[in-house]
Amino acid sequence: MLERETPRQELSRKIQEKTARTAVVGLGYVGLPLLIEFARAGFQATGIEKDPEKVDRIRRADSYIPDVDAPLLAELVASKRVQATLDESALADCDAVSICVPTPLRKTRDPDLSFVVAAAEAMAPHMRPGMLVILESTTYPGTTEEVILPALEGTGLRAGKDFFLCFSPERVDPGNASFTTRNIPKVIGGVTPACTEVGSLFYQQVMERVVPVSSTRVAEMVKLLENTFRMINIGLANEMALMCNQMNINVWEVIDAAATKPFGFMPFYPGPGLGGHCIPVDPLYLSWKTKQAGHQARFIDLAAEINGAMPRYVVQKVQQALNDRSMAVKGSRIHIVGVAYKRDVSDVRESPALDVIGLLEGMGAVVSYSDPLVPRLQFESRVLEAVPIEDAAAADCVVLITDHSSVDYKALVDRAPLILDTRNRLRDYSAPHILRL
Ligand code: SAJ
Repeated sequence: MLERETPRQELSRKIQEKTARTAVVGLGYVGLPLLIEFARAGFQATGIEKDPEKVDRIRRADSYIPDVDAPLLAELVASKRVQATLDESALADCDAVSICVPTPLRKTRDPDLSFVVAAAEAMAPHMRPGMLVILESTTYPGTTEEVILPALEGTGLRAGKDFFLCFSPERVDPGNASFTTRNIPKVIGGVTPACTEVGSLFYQQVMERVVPVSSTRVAEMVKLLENTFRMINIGLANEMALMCNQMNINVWEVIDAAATKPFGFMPFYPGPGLGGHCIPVDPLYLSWKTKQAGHQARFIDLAAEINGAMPRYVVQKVQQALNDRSMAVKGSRIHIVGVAYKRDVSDVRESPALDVIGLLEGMGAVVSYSDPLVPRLQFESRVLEAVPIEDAAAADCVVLITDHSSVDYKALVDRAPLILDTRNRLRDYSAPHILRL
């Protein structure tokens, strides 16, 4: 008599046969591209999403993620290879589930795992032998084992025997055409060696290169090292700007010359502050966790302090520039060019432009902004409307916060009476009315 397959054997066979039914929980800039890759690899792919508008747009093949090709989405939706639903019970029919939900900070700057907990609680009622669950959301080491594992083993099933649980950090770089979900090496670590092997087997069907590591904690820490590395080096670049300013040295020239070193150096650049939902946030997940264990993450805390002080430094430079022209900040018309958190994105989360606007308004300036990708900006209790960049001509001072590629900087230089360039975008221009960090 044929021996009954173990849950691991059954799932491994279904993965290799591509009959495993896959799912992604959370269809944002990480989850939707991942869902598409599951389908492109030949799997049935179901997206579970809380936002009805997102579900509706996917069903209409109206892609809301620029990296997700609408015609491909249309083809996959028409062939029913990709489906989207609000209904979490769809998980009951799925074999391999990747969780791609947000991990923001609370107002207290502590980790907010509410979305991860909600996803684990949604999974639990539908757990059965032969399932694989992979958490992708960036979080502190221990989250998978301390939050997800108990929720799933509460069903009486055992990880590594009945079901398989891994962590695999998302490395999506929105808008990057060279590095995509499919070709970015994928790190993955399981709660047990069997979990790592089953999770790796699944992702090997989808990604070009899978990098297995020995545990979920290692995998969780890998992502935090990657982004903490960036945050701290940006902090160093910002402190270099402060030091060079004091010594009347052009920090941009220093960095560009240092970047000619063909080894052992990687350029980072000063700026108006640290924006986005990754770099300012991820390292604080790590410092919060290590603080619980009694270790003060001094590099992270210091870099956060330096990066966090850059908006105020920008405002000081504006104040100095106006003062040198016998003008006060109070009553001055100040025009901000670019409010998104970085070039060529429309996302304003944690954007330093918000801090700069708040500080300038607090000093009595009349602030306007232009940004081709951000037509309106939720600012405290108000919604600010973007004005045409031509309005910069009427400003007393222009502050270039985010240097989108589509802006005509030559026209800006000709038009504006005074410009503080925080991104060295005007490196090709030299004039008394152009100032730099
Ligand atoms: N920034 C600087 N100076 C720099 C680099 C960035 O001030 O030299 C500022 C940016 O203006 C922005 C913030 O830091 O406000 C973050 O910029 P970022 O280039 O790190 O971009 P993010 O936040 O989109 O980071 C994402 C991360 N991707 C993932 O977490 C999967 C990060 O790991 C990537 O390295 C980064 O994209 C990237 O390289 O584009």
